[in-house]
Amino acid sequence: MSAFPADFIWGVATASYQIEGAVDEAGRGESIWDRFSHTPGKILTGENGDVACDHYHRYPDDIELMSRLGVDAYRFSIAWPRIVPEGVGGVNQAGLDFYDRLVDGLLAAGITPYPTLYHWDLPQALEDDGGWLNRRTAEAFADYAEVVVDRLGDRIENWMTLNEPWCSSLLGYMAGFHAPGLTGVENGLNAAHHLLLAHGLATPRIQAAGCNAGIVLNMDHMVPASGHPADHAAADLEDQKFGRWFLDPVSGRGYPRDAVEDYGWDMAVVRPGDLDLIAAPIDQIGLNYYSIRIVRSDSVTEADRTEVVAEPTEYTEMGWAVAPAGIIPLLERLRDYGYERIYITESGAAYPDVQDDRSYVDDQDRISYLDRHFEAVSEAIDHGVPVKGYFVWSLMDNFEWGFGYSKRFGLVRVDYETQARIPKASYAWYRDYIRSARA
Ligand code: GCO
Repeated sequence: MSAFPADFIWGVATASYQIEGAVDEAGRGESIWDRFSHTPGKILTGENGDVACDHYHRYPDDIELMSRLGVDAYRFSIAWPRIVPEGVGGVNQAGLDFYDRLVDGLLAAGITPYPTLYHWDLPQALEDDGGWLNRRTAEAFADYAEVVVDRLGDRIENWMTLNEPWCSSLLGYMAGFHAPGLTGVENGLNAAHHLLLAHGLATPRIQAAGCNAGIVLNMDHMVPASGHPADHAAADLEDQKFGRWFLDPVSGRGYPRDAVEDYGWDMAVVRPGDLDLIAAPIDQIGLNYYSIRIVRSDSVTEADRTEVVAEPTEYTEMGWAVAPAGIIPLLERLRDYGYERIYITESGAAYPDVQDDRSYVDDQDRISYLDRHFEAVSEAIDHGVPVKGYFVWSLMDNFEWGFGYSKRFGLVRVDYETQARIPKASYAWYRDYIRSARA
């Protein structure tokens, strides 16, 4: 096995809407994912997160699962509509109480909480007012963040503002695959700007409570399809539109220029001073890594390509190429941008997960996936990248957004009929891996 620093943090990750259920309980308001998943045709399987893994009620069992797994840390997200049901205004103490119990339970089990404040479940009331197309949503987010940190900041050191703003803006407001299901380039980019502004406004408020703040970005490593300069240019443009669209402004570099031009974005929503707010210094950054993308320029014919890159041969159940080494250049980039505390906040895979007659899943494919990704991260650490921890996505099978429950990413199988949790082979493997890594 690969070598890791002695203080490396081993963890697992989940998100509120994907596991909690209890959508109508204890004063929780409606979120855009409730509305979206109940809209016919939006979720492949017609399913929703009403019950999900019923984690809201079963969290003590889930803490016990993590405790037996032996993880150092747990990354979860806080549901904004549980805390501020209407998005602005009245705070729901019962919502705060839930996370209070969760956090105390984790700490009692010796597990460090790493919460994310926004994993896509925007209060529907804010969406009715324009959602992320409305600048006021960014201000509302900073107020909500402060409320949560006021209550939990005495016990939690490390906070993340947003999870994958690429998804919540471009999938939600440009492509329409995610809630709220709007489309249009302008919508997507304006939503992205207000999400980044939300991050920038919340960051100093979290830090004012003596806590660390950061953001979680998803990035694919973009690989030019060949040695042709046009393929290289196309890959660079894709990279600007995906990872760098968020990383660059957060890092004080502004929006990547070629991408702004290619989109034809008028930047009318960007007010003087916004880019400084967005570039608020952060204490840490999270990378969610799943795959690479091979990018070809439309202007090049196959005959003109030399040094053609081989197509990947291995894919997960999501259809994503398995490419562990792709994480290395992304981590090196974060190092080169000056980040000194980097976390892999998500990495993992969906597989067919065939179960035996006792519901046991011998997921050697997932084990091999994780083993190779751990090895790649260890190599990046050898290259001087300050990676501080790794959170496997996910602790347990859960609601995979537009795919409903049809894709399983868990180390633990969830039987959605009975809510039984059945650890897979990968759970035992990860437990042993963590033990040996520490030894
Ligand atoms: C994400 C996600 C998760 C997904 C996972 C697999 O995209 O942030 O945080 O919610 O379930 O990535 O698609």
